[in-house]
Amino acid sequence: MRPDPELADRLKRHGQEHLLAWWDRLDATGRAQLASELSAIDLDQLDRLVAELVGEEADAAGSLAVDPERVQPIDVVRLPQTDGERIARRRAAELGADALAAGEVGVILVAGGSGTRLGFDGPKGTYPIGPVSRASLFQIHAEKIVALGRRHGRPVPLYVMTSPDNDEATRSFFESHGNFGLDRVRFFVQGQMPAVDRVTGKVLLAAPDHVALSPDGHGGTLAALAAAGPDGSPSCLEELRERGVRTLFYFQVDNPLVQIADPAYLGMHRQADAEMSFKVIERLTPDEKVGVVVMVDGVPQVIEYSDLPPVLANRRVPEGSLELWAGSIAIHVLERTFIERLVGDAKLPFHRAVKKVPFVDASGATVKPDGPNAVKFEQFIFDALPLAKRWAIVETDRPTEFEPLKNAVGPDSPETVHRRMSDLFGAWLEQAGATVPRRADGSVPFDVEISPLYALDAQELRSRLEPGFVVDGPTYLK
Ligand code: UD2
Repeated sequence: MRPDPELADRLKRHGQEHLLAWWDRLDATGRAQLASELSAIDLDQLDRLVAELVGEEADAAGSLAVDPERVQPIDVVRLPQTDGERIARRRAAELGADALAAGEVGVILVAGGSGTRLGFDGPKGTYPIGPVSRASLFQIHAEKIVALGRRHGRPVPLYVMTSPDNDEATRSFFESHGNFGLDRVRFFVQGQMPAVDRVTGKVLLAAPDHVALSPDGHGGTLAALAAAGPDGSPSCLEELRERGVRTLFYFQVDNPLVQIADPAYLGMHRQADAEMSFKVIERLTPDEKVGVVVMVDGVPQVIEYSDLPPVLANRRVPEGSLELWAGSIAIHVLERTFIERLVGDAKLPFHRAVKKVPFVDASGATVKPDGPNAVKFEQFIFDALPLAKRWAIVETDRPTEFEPLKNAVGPDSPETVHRRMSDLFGAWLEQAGATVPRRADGSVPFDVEISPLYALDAQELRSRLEPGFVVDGPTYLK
């Protein structure tokens, strides 16, 4: 059987006919798979991306195509220092709590990434990160959402974005744990993009019957939310509209400290009548691996750490601290109507990532390259910021909200996450009147963990903990 002539012709017109080189040797299943993967590629778009992002010129181009002089710090709602500021945050929290109680808030968890740096076999969300309980990242996130629903009297719907590679494993993990008690959870799958040869721009085959595909970045969340559900059922966006959800809290799977649907943050987003909001922390070193939120010619924007030229990364105010200090920790609030608008007419740009991608060469052998041989294309959700009419950038406190799991060892590893969680929960216990031992450097010497179902925050813990509680070994309250 010959390949569909229309497809063969289209590939040829775009210089990608090599993708059918092994067609004659494939069985019917292999042919069907390859044909379906090839038909899904938008070749016009790919041509544009290759012209812009692949080849010597793109390799040589500087990371940021903007004059550093035009990049300025952005206004941030700083952590409260005065009573007035504390009262303002409390007012905002009341607004956010009202939105939760009215059922107007939904949660999006992005978990489609491949998590290569962690070297863990399975979706990153299934990693057993609880310092004592070994609860998974998914369990910790889900329990927070269950607790939020109980506190505000309305279940909060959770939408989990997966990728074709981890969708099944993610769903079955949730299913085997009874969805961790969540009333409403829906999984939606993000799109994929082909990887291309970094010199020629030709699409790579991972196998004779399989294109080298990878997730299209968390910017793919927007299109995936708008895509029809199984068998033509309503998209996530349609479902959200039907449920009366107006505001979406968005976060990444790897940070167990995230304060999901933090009412004060939701409230500040609403007070600013914002379309998209960002939580930021103060960058402590010029090379910290977080995107930087800045203004460029009066328009807000995120410059990813890998694109930040040293001259900007290092720029300091006269007092000595970093001038562009607002580091994005990928915790956002987005209005549903903003997402609808973005899906309708705006397109997020693609970024290039130069990676090692195994491929089938002209002889049919699978090559494992020694160095980066391919360009992958990804969209980033934070590129929606310049398209927002209004925004709120809100500072949060790193020790209480940000310790991501990225690596197997060293920084951002299970060890650092366990330590940070134990210190945070130890501090909550102390605030609740417990006796907590400390090392000389102030850290807590035991693993300490509090299930979100026991207490969502220090205040709730205070109302639950019996007097005279002493931490004298590893502790898990659930
Ligand atoms: C991300 C941010 C960085 C900073 C940091 C905080 C980007 C490009 N950079 O860096 O600025 O905020 O996080 O921890 O995002 N994901 C998908 N689909 C994809 C790709 C990623 O769902 O196609 C998810 C992934 O599962 C994870 C999150 O997005 O939850 C972050 O991905 P990452 O680990 O690649 O991002 P990182 O650490 O480079």
